[in-house]
Amino acid sequence: PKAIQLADYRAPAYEVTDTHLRFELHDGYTLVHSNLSLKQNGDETELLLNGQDLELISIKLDGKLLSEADYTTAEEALILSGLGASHTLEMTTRIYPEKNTALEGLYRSGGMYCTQCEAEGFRRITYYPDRPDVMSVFTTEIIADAARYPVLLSNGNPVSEKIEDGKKHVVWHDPHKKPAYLFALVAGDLQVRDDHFTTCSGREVLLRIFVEPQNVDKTEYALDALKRSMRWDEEVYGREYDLDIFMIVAVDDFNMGAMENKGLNIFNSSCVLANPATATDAAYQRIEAIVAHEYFHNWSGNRVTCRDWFQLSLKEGFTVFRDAGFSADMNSATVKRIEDATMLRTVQFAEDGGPMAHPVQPDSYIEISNFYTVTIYEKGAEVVGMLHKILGEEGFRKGSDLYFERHDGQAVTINEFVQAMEDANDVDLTQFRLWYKQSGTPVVEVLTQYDHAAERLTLNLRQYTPDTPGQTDKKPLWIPVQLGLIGHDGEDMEVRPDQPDFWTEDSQVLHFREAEQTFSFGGVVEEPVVSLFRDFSAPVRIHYQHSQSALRFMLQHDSDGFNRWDAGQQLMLHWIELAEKGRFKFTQDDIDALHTVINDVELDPAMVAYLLALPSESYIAESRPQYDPVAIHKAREQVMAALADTLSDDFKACYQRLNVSGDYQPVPEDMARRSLKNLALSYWAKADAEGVEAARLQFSSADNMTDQMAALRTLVAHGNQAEAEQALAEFYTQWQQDSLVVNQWLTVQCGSSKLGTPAHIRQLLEHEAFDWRNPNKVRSVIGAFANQALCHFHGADGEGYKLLADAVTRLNESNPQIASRLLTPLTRWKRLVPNQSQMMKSELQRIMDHGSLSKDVYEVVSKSLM
Ligand code: BAL
Ligand code: ZN
Repeated sequence: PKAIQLADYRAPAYEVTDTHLRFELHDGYTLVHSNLSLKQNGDETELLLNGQDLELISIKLDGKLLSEADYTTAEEALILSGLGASHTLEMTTRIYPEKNTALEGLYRSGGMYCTQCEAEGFRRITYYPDRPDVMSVFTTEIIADAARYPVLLSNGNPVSEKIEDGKKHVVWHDPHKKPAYLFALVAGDLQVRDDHFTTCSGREVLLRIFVEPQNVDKTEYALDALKRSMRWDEEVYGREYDLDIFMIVAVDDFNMGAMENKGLNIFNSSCVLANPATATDAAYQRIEAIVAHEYFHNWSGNRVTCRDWFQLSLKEGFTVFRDAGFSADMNSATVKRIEDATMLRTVQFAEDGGPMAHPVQPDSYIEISNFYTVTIYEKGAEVVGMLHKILGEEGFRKGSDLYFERHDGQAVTINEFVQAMEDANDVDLTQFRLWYKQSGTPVVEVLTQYDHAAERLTLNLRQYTPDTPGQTDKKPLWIPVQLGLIGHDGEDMEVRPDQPDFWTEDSQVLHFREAEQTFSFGGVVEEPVVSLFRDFSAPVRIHYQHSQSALRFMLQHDSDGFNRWDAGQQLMLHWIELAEKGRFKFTQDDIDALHTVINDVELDPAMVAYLLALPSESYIAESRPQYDPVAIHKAREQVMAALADTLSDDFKACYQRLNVSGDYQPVPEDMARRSLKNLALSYWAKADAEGVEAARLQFSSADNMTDQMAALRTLVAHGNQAEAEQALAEFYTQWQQDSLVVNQWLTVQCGSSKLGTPAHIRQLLEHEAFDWRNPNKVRSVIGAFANQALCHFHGADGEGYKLLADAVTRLNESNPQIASRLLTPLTRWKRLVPNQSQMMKSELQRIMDHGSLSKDVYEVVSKSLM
């Protein structure tokens, strides 16, 4: 397969001013009629229509039927040449949604039809210029059996509806120009829950969530999150909704989390459905964030869209930044920052250090689906976040207002986003743009020196970005370093750099812009503890050796919650390293620091829970150039046991204090309490049989899934095998009718360092609850195994790798996107200790040798083997 290059971008030869579609849904096949109004853009007279797996039945140009001699067909394209200034093109294609297992284009999920068109799914529906810079006004008619498909939906506003001869006909019209990737269609026997929202200018919007009948009682929270998102976007970004109706549909079989189709968001049911009995607090928070994310796309993505897919982060990075701001405002901002930084350090840094490393704006790809990555999304959001730090709240808002105003209705590039920020703030962001073009995680080395006599602190910073595939000799970046100096009383001292041009007082940000820069600070009356990159102000690796006592001090006193947590993580990483070398033992100072944290009742309990949680095995792995997952697992277990034993009375007391009864509410205060309570339970059970007994009791008496699942996880991790098996069996009996809960049941076993062995995974692949066609099931079993049960996935016999390679080979045929995504853990082979590394590489080679690989899998495997 050939790579697509950003450098080859050409504007489309023809616009499609109007798109009329008529779908006839028949058993076994669907007929799609299209009527396109074409208008020439420049001098080119050739029109390329993309099409994949389509049966072309007829094609007419300006009313005249064309024969095969009138057009050419290329691989997945149909080309018309010698065209004039404007034309009408009509086509009929036949497609087979029932056979569509890739879940791109129009497909069946259970008893319903739905679509997924981003990035290039629309070309599986009909021939069309399937590229985001072709924006058109869509009118869509759907015709289907009225009894089986009473609900027929598409984008925009409803126009008409009738039933004739047992067939229902509906017409939808979307007045907003949009690219084909935002098209959506849904047909099914669905139930709806309605609500209303009055926009800031007083317009009434009908809000509707469509679900399968058994899920109506799981829609309340998403509607609530939607209304809060709509209000927040008005207040924080000045963005008002623009149609009379906003719809969400929940679908069981879905490759992504959700999709922002104009006016008709389609959601993976796991990202929208919740009630207290079936969804955990984490699920509620995920739903809140994703509902907001998709809604925010209405402006950052739909009203202003991407010119081409190299600009994907234009909408995704910005929208993730926006949804993070929303979640931070709805919950604890510090906890949200900890979660985002953890994700970045664990998953994105790994991507940046692996064979698929790419810039936030890539230069080339083979399959765009492979680029819906943590780099495009999460690093992209961090880059926007750095702009926010550099420009400040007000400057950033001026920039985003200008961006939306200037480019409303357009398909633009990342450069235009940065340009709007520049123009609104009269600042030169030329150097900052490198963040979009250079891949790899920058490293910042820090040296500090304190001169007591002169009361002066000197800070020497050096930066470099390691080579990544296809990129060497990288230039220095503009790195915002949010900085604090902490005195011995734990209070922040005033920061007064001698280089005021490089300092923003409001945000306490130092602008680090050269390969090496030295900053000095006067009036520093005592040697401070230097708190660097507060609030995770840049996505970099920091090399700075804080002493253990400084880390303990920061853990207890840093006014920046993020760095407080980070100091604790550094301490824990150090303990785990010592454990691996057989030299770990708590000091009294460590114990005192931990005591202070666990008994700090003033602190947000969610924060306490994060401060006391050990870094995950993947986080530890990612902090090292090369790693041995089994050694990491053992060392981490040893530290966990020591922590649990040392503080077991505190954990027990903490659990008992927080284990209060009362109705479950998915509100931040209660979620925070439950998170600490359940962390305490887990440590207590690790230390003491009494804790296991408490978990057992909580498991059987819980009235909400957060507590039930936490207890189950604790029993699986810290109970004996019989206790774990019994709890799992009871849980399955209780919940086997609820597919989303069963997925959690699968994950808790498959991701477990106790139970998640290859043999157990292979058994579960044969279980009645498993289904290869459902991406959520695949992720719950194989994804959880390969990403969480690291000591088994990386077992010495290589069975874990073989299992994953077998799964990828199988899914390569049916669902290439999921196959390719599952592959990620194998691509990390170069970072593993030699024995493991060799076995992983062999499995990649085995996939390669399989032949007939999809573009998705081929791209990842071939790049990984380079
Ligand atoms: N655009 C694909 C799903 C999402 O990022 O919202
Ligand atoms: Zn998105």
